[in-house]
Amino acid sequence: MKTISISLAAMVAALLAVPAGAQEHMGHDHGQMDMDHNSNSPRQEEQICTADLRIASWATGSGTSRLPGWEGTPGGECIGEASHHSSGGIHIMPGDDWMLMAHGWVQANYTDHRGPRGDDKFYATSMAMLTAQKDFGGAKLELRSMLSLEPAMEPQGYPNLFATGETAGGEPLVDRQHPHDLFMELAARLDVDVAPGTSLFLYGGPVGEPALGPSAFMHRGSAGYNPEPPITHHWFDSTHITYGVVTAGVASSRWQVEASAFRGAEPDEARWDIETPKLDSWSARVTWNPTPNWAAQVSHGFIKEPEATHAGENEHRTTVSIHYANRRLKAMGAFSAKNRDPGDTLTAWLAEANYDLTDHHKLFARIENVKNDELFHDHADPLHDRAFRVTKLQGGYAWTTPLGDSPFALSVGGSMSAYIKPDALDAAYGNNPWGYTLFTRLSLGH
Ligand SMILES: [Cu+2]
Repeated sequence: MKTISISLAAMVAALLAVPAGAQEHMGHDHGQMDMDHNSNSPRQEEQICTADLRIASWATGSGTSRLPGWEGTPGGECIGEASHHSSGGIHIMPGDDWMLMAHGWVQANYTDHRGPRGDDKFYATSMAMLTAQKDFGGAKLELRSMLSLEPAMEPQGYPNLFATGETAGGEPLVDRQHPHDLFMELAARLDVDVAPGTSLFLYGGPVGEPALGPSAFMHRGSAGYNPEPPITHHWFDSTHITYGVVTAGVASSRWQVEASAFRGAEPDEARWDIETPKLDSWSARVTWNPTPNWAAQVSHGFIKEPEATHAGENEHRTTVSIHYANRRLKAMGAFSAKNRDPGDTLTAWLAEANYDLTDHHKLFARIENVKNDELFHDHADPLHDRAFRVTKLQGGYAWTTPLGDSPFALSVGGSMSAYIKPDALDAAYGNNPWGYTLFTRLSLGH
């Protein structure tokens, strides 16, 4: 509860920081969003969007990733017919073309994963995003920060059967989700127009996300209410917190092509600090946004020694993802191949969706399938280093409501999970491991 109250205090502080006389706008999903929309697109001259023309061709995901225009913060030119906006949060224009935006959430969770390797835990997850944008006419600068108070939880993180990745106490975390670092992003992005509808961009900072994989799970509408991180996190989006990133690219409303240099090592278990940036790894990504409903990306990266406990082991990661979004449905299908060098190639796929029955009632689901050889890290174990293909099936429901006229929303929900696994894992995991998570979330913006 301490974490929650600290995060709440931070949010309230952000609210109080609104300068007197500032031109201010607050809203949630269905508020009056004209100003937000007009100020978020990268190219001012393309932003004359009437009330009937408000769907951007793409939206900003985590790092430089793109989502369908129906999700999150609009990025591209306005096309389409319906009127919708979901970024919400607090948007302030103190003048001089600077636009300040605050979004975030704190979530209290109780999870119980059953079976011999299961565990139960009450814990809090949180994220705050503060962004400042300035338009220079022909160029746009964005300063981005993203913070989490998850380092306040115990270093072993929280139960998540069959999840692996990162360490605590020098030991690899298995059947746990690691806490995220205090600094999830400290980065800047500069877009310079080079032709009508086309810009060159440079993104980077001491903490950022390279051009690799789909947008991280906490930024995808398809995972918007799902309280459990994917067990394929370290196949798709584990590079979302990287100490040292430089990305350069070309962006148009339909296409984005980009390449990154970054530090391969995953964050260490000291989660309050900023680790020494390095540029020893690289990646490249092509993203296509054919319509505001669709986004697709292909990316490949070389990651130098990502895991602290596997020195000398590099990774060649290839991912493909397709995202769909409309007024009610947000969905993603993705595939990843992790080719360890030296070592085997381990593949994973993931399909997830969020469906709004109404503005208040949400259904969500996820199916993951992954071949993992890190479930038994004890060298004496006969199953050590053996790869097992596991499927996780998860379904859930959330109820959400805006809190009066404030930009805050409250959500309550839960999910249940079941697994399909080889018989060889029965002794360790029991015949039928399963689990559930209950949560309540206070969010500023979506
Ligand atoms: Cu993560």
